[in-house]
Amino acid sequence: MKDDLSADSITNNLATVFIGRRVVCYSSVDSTNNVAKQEALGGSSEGMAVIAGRQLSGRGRLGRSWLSPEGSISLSIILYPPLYYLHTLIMLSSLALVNSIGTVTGLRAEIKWPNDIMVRGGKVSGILIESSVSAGVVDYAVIGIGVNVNLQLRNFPEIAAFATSLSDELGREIPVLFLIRSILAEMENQYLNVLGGGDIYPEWRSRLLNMGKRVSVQSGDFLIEGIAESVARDGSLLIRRNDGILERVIAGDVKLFQ
Ligand code: BT5
Repeated sequence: MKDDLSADSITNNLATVFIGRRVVCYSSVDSTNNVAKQEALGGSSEGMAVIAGRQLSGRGRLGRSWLSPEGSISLSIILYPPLYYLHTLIMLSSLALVNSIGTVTGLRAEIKWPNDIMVRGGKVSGILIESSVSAGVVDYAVIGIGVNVNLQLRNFPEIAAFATSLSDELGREIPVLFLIRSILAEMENQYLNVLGGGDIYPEWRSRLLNMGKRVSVQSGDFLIEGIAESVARDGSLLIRRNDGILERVIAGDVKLFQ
């Protein structure tokens, strides 16, 4: 992360009421989600954001690792939503990301179910939502967002075949501060919209790029193959198997091959 990225530079005149009003910045941390979880367990306020210049043990779902070198954004936001809204967090975060990437870069980003943000076929961003629920009440939800901003993918052969970065796509440096502030503002817009009864499902569905395509999903020990026919309002993917049966796959349990 560049030196001019400080908590002040992010919060100053930020157009939000609570998301990103309190920010902690680290140059390096194991995982911003870990820090955010500790903050949440300690009662930190809703909307608090943890940002790191790089992560040493950034992670994806199911124990996979997330490469977060300098030039990427690693951001985690603490929310305390009512349980009813928990399933909407992945939808609203995905929309916040595609919108802010569009605003800041002009690139059209799309959502690859369940949690990837893609630009021109390459994975530019991933979302990891970790939450804790006790007796029907959400203790916390941490929205972890990683974005490849100013990275040259050719320096990262382990992901270069399927990933991309905003700077690689545009051939120029992207203003990271602007992008972080835009993500925070978009997250708040989307979240308040949902809490106020707004329906983001149609827009989320329209930005999904898997629909109508052949997919293979590893769910536990089972491999489900078929056509990604639709998504349900709860966020699950509906796959029409070759034998005609419609299978519902819940985000979080799966690895999508295509
Ligand atoms: C994700 O998991 O895509 C969620 C990534 C979330 C990262 C954020 S950064 C802030 C917060 N703190 C954390 O520790 N995590 C969150 P998943 O769908 O499981 O994808 C993981 C896979 O993406 C890996 O197995 C790699 O194949 C690939 N990958 C790893 N690093 C990548 C990168 N920088 N860009 C694109 N793909 C990557």
